[in-house]
Amino acid sequence: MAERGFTPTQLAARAAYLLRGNDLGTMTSAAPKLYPHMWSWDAAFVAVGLAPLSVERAVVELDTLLSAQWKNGMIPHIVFANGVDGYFPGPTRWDTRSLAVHAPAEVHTSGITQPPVHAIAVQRILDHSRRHGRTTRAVAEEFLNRRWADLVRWHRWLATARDLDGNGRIALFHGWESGMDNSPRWDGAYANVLAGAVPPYSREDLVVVSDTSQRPTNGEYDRYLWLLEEMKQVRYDDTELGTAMSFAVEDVFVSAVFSMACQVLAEIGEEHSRPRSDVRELYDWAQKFRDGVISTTDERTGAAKDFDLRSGRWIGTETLAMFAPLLCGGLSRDAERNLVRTFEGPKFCGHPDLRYALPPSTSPISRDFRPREYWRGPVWPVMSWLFSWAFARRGWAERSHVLKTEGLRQASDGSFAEYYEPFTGEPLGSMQQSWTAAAVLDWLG
Ligand code: 9WN
Repeated sequence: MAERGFTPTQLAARAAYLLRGNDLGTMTSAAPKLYPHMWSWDAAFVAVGLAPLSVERAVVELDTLLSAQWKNGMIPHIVFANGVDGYFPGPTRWDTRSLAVHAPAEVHTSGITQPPVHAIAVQRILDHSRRHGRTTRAVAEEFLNRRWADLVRWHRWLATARDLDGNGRIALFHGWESGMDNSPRWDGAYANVLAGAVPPYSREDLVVVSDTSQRPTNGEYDRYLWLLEEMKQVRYDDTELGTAMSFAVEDVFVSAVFSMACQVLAEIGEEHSRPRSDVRELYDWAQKFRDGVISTTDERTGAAKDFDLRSGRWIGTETLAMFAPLLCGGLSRDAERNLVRTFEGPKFCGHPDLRYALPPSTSPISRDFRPREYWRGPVWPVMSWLFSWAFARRGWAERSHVLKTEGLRQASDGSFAEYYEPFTGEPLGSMQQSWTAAAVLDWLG
């Protein structure tokens, strides 16, 4: 079908303009109205998009994020912009500065984390810097030297504090930590969260997105907020969260992202003569978490599962999570072929009614599928980007290219939406979402 959208040149210009517009100085807001602060995995993707525009500005983005790193190594999921309101829960509700011993003193942050995609951004920054002269290359390399220890600390925190059972899978204590907040993956685990007396609150998100069907429900929000109260009770203490939290899951997608990120960081470290012991540790984690992911998979289909630590049950869903092994590798050849077929077949990208051949967050044939509801069905451009990046890395150039081509067709409407209705292509959620622009810039770069 012929698209009447923006040309690639126009689209790139608009994406760059959008990131400039969302630039708050030393951080880029995840979206101008709905998310007026810095989010951890958004910041990494934003840095990927900034790198082709300005390596220097991309470095600033990651520097800002890493300056908010907790003393235990955790990168918090939100770094709040100074003096900016308009998002709930804000700094007062998290109250990390007075409660958490590890929280930084100079900046307000949330008290949970998000998927560790940052090594990808570091790699893209280094890649782009090579296309420039000595000065820009020096900026990228100086950044790597200056932040190397912080990046390794971040990975070490995940590999230790969050591998509760030592099985190579990352545990999460809040659905927000997965980045896929209300995915059907977490329905069972949330059903066991009995929200107690949540202090009163009012939802800022519904002021921006007035069609409530595109956002999580009030019942879901009560649980999200209750989990904050549970964390605050134990002052966000890593050693207590494992027992104190009524929500605890092993996230197979985050585990795969982590394995992949360890591999990327190890390769960077090797190339840039970082300490051998760090590099070795990173390769070990890459392997351990790859094994952890593969241990959840079905031998025939290759599909991966999450695990609910509270109920002791596997969580098998027809969502993006089942494709975790395609990111980190490690499946047998047959299982991998079957899983790729599922990804490209009628349950996902090949569903005959899809507007674009891109992976919906939940399979349209799943009974959990809701085409407009956040992580329950819509296509998220940043996820299409992540798979296209990972597929290219795995040597699947053609598959990566298809995602890129389809992703750009979807983006040619110029809305840079947070997510899209899979059948109609209607842009949903926040418009002007930074990471959507970043994905487009990388694809066009
Ligand atoms: C809660 C910023 C973030 C993304 C998440 C996405 C959404 C926040 C919210 O927005 O989550 O962290 O308020 O809904 O689910 O992946 O990082 O873009």
